[in-house]
Amino acid sequence: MPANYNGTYNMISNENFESYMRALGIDFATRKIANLLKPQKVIEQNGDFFRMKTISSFRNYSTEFTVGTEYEEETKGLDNRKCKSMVTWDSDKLVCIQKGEKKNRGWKHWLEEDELHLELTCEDAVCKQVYKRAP
Ligand code: 1AG
Repeated sequence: MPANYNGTYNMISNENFESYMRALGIDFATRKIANLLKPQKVIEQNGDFFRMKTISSFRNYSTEFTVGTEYEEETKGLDNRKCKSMVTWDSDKLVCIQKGEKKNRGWKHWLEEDELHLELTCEDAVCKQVYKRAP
C-alpha cells in the first residue's frame, strides 16, 4: 500500500524559492510577486495516480501523473517549459525527475505527521517548502 497524500495543505515556510526561480530564469518582477505567495496544495491520490494542484492568488498550477510512468509535463504559468517527467516511490517519498532543458531538475514530496514537505531542485538551487494540513 502506497502512502496516502490525499488532502489540502497550506504553506507555512518557503526557503530559497528566489534562487530556485532564478535558476528557472523567472524574471525579476514575477519573482518578487511569487515570493510573497503562500500557496495551497490540493492532492488527490488514487493508489499510484495523482492530481496535484498548487493554488495561489497570482497563478495556479496543476499536474497529473501515475507513479512509474513517464509523462509530458508542461510547466504552464511557471517557466513554461516542457519536461519528460517521471515520479517514483522512494519508500513513502515521491521523487520526480524532470528531464528537459534545465539540468538537475526535479522535486521530492514527503509527509511528516500533518506536514507535507517539498524540495524543489533546479541546477544548483534547492528550495524547501513546508505545508501544513488544512484544519
Ligand atoms: C511543483 O511542485 C511546483 C509547483 O511542481 C509550483 C511551485 C512553485 C513555482 C515554480 C516555479 C516558479 C515559476 C514561476 C513563478 C510564477 C508563479 C508562481 C506561482 C506559484 C503557485 C503556482 C511539485 C508538486 C506539483 O507539488 O507539481
